[in-house]
Amino acid sequence: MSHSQHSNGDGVINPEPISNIPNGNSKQSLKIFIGYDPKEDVAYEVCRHSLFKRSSIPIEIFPIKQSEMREKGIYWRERGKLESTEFSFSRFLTPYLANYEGWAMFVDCDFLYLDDIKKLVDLVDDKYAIMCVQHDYTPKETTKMDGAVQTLYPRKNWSSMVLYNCGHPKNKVLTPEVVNKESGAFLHRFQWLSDDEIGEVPFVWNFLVGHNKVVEGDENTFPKAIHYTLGGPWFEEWKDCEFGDLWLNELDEFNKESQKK
Ligand SMILES: [Mn+2]
Repeated sequence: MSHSQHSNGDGVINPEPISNIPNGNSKQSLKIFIGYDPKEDVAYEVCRHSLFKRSSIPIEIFPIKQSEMREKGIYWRERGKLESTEFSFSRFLTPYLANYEGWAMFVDCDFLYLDDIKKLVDLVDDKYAIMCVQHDYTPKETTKMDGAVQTLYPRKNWSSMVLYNCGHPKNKVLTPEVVNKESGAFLHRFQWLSDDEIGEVPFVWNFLVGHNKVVEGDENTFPKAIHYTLGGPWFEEWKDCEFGDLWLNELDEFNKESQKK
């Protein structure tokens, strides 16, 4: 892995990317922005590890850290009571952080990848401005994680994993000014887009623990990316959650590899 500073061309230095690209040639790589929350640092580390481990294409991973975004002057909105993570709104800076070029992915930190991200990238279609899993989702739980209140809204969970066609003219709407000022409804429901500009990918790329189900014998229902949306095994009360063992195994492996370095 190489560590290098990356400029996006207009004077803003992005968070330090971590990549599997030799010699730092990032032109052909997929930029992946992971929502980072200091309360869930280990979730971020394991998510990143799971991506690199299985990726057959060059990827660059950038944590979206709110404190860094504030220091750089591209994030300034006050935290609202309904924001359960530090990246509730900063996630929508993804096209800006990718310099409005190429495809980039945003993903929450509470994901565990089980398959090669190339298979998701193979599904992108330039006619769309974004692509995501289009859940039909009404959570049964009324609280999540540390008792933060669940909010109900249409397109719930769609914004937790989004492929952004950053060069699409409609995504130019997502300037830092707009991301800092617009409502949760506008941003999380993708109201800067019309419905036909939102593409769909199979649900297995955002497999919601507690909602989506594996159908025995049907490979199309086997998760490729598990989303511990209610809380993952890094929280004591979710240690035994469904698919928790897979995450804990990945953590073990990550820890062993970290010790070797
Ligand atoms: Mn999540």
